[in-house]
Amino acid sequence: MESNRRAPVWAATLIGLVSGAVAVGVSLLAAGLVKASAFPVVAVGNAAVDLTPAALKDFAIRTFGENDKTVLLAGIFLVLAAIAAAIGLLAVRDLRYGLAGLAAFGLVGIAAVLTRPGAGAVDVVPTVAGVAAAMLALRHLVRRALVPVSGSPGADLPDGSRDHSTDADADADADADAEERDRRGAPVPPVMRAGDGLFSLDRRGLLIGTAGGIVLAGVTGVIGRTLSGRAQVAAARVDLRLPRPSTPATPLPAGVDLRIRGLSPFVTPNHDFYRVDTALVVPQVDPRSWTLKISGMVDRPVELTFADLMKRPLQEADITLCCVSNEVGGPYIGNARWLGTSLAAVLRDAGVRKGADMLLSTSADGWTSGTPVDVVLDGRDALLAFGMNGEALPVDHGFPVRQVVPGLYGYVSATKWVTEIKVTRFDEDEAYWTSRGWSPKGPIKTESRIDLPRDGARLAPGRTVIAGVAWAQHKGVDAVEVRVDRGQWRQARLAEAPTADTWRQWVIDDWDATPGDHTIEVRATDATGYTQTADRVGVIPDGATGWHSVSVQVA
Ligand SMILES: Nc1nc2c(c(=O)[nH]1)N[C@H]1C(S)=C(S)[C@@H](COP(=O)(O)O)O[C@H]1N2
Ligand SMILES: [Mo]
Repeated sequence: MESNRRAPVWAATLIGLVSGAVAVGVSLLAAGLVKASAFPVVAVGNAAVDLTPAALKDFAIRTFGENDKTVLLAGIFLVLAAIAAAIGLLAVRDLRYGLAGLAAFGLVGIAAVLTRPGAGAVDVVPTVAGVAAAMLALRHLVRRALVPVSGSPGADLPDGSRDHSTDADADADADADAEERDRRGAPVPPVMRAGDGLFSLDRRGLLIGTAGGIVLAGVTGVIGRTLSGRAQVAAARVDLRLPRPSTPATPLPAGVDLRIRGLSPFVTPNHDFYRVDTALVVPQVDPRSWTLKISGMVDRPVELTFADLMKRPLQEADITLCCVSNEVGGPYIGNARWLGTSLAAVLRDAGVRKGADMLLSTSADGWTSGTPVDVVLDGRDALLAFGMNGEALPVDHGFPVRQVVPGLYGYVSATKWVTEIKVTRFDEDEAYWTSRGWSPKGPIKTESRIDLPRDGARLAPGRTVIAGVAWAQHKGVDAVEVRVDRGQWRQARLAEAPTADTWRQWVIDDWDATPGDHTIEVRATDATGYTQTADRVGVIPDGATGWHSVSVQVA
């Protein structure tokens, strides 16, 4: 008998991983059943996002772009898997260590859940249920896998529970199993040492237990996801019929879109529209239960339902949305036709009190944004929007209702899944990104981008198209200039734009590309007469500046 062996690492790891999977499945089921807002894995992830230093977050956004959340979730699951494996290794030494590890892990989960904005006691249920299920699974798997060798001195399960009367039955069962195996003359697998006694690894028992655990995790997980409302919200979105606006968008002039291949189209299709938010898992908000609370410094606080919103005068507007994290030449900008109702009118109905200068809007998942009141009330098309490019707002883009304010970066204006607007003051309240080093106010800076040719392109000599987009929302783009190899600036031809709130395409279609390496630069001038500065500054704290340039090789 090899009496010094422990349970093989693979078996211990498997036990830990299966217990972890059961925890995830059961907590998903519990979250679906009690309608808890926070599934623990996501809560831990969100807490991690919020605790991450801004610089690291910016690095993640720069490095992984819109995949940053996928990378983060994958990272969280890897860490969880490692912890689960460690718990498995502990548990085969002594079940009590494993259970203690799970309990500690549960406490971290509870802390993460309770520190989420708006968390209540019910949000703890998934974590508690998940950890409890994992404890049962762990105990069951250890007992299935590690069978005491009868007659060995102090033979017992590795939880040292020989003296615990509650475990006596299970121990007796396990002993009986082992005896039965002995009677059948089944070969006793290698024996390992755990606690005081000798144990043999029951592979078959372990594999059956594993299969059972995986099925349990899968079934509970799937039911939980179904209950969590994803399907209902998707159905509600599909059912939503967009009414005709009483104020349609300014008609698009002929020639808003130069229709050049490789140039950003004037209207960004919804599926191509950039997405930036802090939501690891997109909030599922049912329009039938959605309300928007207008509170704070108002004469008549109100709570609007989705039906209330639809009964208001509706308007459509083409507005180019842009992220403050968009580097010079970056992709976080898109133009869409938004359908909604006037945010200013809703505020006027509530009666904004004197002295209020900020709208602190909150989303269903607790993210906040601070928008200047005067900007929203100055007559521009600030919207509570529920339609985007002729369809209901996609869930990723804020279904059922989001804010859109022309001329302001998204982080200070474009709250998705918006549920509350508190009328307040900048010196009394602070929004999510402002407390993380970004400017409290975020007017969009005049910028331009070269879409064609692409940076690093290899081109044939001869006549070549240079084209791109320029934007100065709510001011309007008046001119775009291009220069090659620091030569003379040349005026680009501008496409039309319906209003000052959208970007404008531009083109130079007769550049004579000569063999060699070339650098192409662009700069825009807005309707106030301001020409983009050449000074390159980064995105923090209030948006990047500088000229976009691309390098090409002509041969
Ligand atoms: N609820 C919520 N709304 C949000 C954000 C967020 O993190 N959470 N990010 C904002 C930022 S920074 C931008 S740039 C825009 C992006 O909108 P989009 O994802 O629809 O393009 O949404 C804004 N609205
Ligand atoms: Mo943003």
